[in-house]
Amino acid sequence: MPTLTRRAFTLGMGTMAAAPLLAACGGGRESDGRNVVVVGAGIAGLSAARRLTDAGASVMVLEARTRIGGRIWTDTSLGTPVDLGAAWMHGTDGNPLMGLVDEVGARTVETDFDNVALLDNGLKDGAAIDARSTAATLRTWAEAMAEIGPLTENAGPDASLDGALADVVNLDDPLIQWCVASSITAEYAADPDELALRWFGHEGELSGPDLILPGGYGQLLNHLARGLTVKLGTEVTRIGHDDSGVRVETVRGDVIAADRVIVTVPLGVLKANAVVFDPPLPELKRQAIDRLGFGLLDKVVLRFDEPFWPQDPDTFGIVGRDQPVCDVVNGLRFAEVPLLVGLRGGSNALVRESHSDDQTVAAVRATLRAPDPVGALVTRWAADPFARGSYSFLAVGSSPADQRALAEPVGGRVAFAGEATHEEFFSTVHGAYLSGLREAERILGS
Ligand code: 6YU
Repeated sequence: MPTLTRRAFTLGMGTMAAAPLLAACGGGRESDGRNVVVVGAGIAGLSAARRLTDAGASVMVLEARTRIGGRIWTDTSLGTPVDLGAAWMHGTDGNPLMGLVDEVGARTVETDFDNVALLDNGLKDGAAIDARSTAATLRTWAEAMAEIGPLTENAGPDASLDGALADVVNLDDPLIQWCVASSITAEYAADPDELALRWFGHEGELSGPDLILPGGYGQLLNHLARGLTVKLGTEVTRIGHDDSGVRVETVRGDVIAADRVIVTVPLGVLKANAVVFDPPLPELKRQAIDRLGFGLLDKVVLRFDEPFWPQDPDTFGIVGRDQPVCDVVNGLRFAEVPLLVGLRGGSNALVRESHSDDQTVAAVRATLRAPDPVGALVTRWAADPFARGSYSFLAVGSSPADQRALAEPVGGRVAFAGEATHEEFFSTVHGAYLSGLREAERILGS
């Protein structure tokens, strides 16, 4: 068991001051090779820690934030659980998260992104674009995407989605601009000119509906984390390793020795070199970190006393490009209080992260023709030092080989997990979860 000079924070045992620690895993006795430090208490780190702990390994999770969950963050300050990061379970068939949902007994609600009303003039007084043109827009878009499919096969490494799009749709059409903003920029958290044409649409997709958890994704995290040793408020700055083991250093200068470490910090944190590796990471992994994309999806959540919009549909699409939000998810479908959840992605979202909350709310209100909300939440995932963005994508010049290189352990002692390391299901919660299990199994099997 890792030995600490001060008691480690065990979830469920109360709040923890960010206490200094100086620790040696397995210090003074023969190590069985299963003293493991996990860096990051997002779902990848927690799934790895859960699997290893259940198999009898000695595990300590070090988390920079004062909460678990990372890019899963269920906030309750608006009087109901609201997911400020991941919200949907994408697909149910074979989704490993369904097991957690069942164990927790969590309620789920199906949503359908095609159940959308397009708005070109607000929600209250303006006219929604009629259902026929919405259906026609979705059909045109689906046909255009079907045309892009074959173009990806022969695309060179430097080709972006942008050029191909211009060939198959009219990018001056405001309805098509919404399609691009919603089903490319918000979906992939990247602008079309950043996405590699060669790999567009090649990611794995689980079948079955998209589900929202009205009680929040955090329920699954808390369940996964029960009884694990998690040190909150503990930012890791340096990871040294050699034949004898690993040394994990924190921002306070404390050092934890262990047999192995699993690094699950987001790709954005790796890109920023916020964790120093000694010796430095191999060239192939460094190149993979540089080449892969790390994009941005932000949310603007508005809470009202009374709904002023219809119960149906699941989402409202805001017609045009560079709108303050491109999609507005209808909270009446899942929340206990009247909520609207705006989404915006890519460079549009990045520019808007510098706007104040008041400016942001005013812009969304004006677009929706909404009354004053009684509460609001605005995310800034790019500015968050422990995320530096929302999720990974295959950028122009990158390929799935980079995802494999990112996932490759270093020196038999430093393993890597997290959504960006999952070749099939990158950018998702289930991909992150599976990547944690993958690295736990690798250690248990070694
Ligand atoms: C999904 C979804 N989803 C929205 C938004 C975001 C993401 N995703 P973590 O970062 O969690 O953990 C690492 C930890 O490391 C973390 O706790 C850090 O604090 C810590 N750390 C960092 N540095 C450290 C250091 N130095 N020392 C110690 N610790 C350190 N995924 O499946 N469904 O709905 C969404 C969404 C705003 C930001 C998402 C979604 C991505 C997931 O959140 C993500 O993959 C995993 O949580 C990552 O877990 P992890 O463990 O790898 O990393 C017609 C039509 C069109 C439709 N249009 C609609 C478009 C919108 C559709 N998409 C919506 C997506 C959403 C809402």
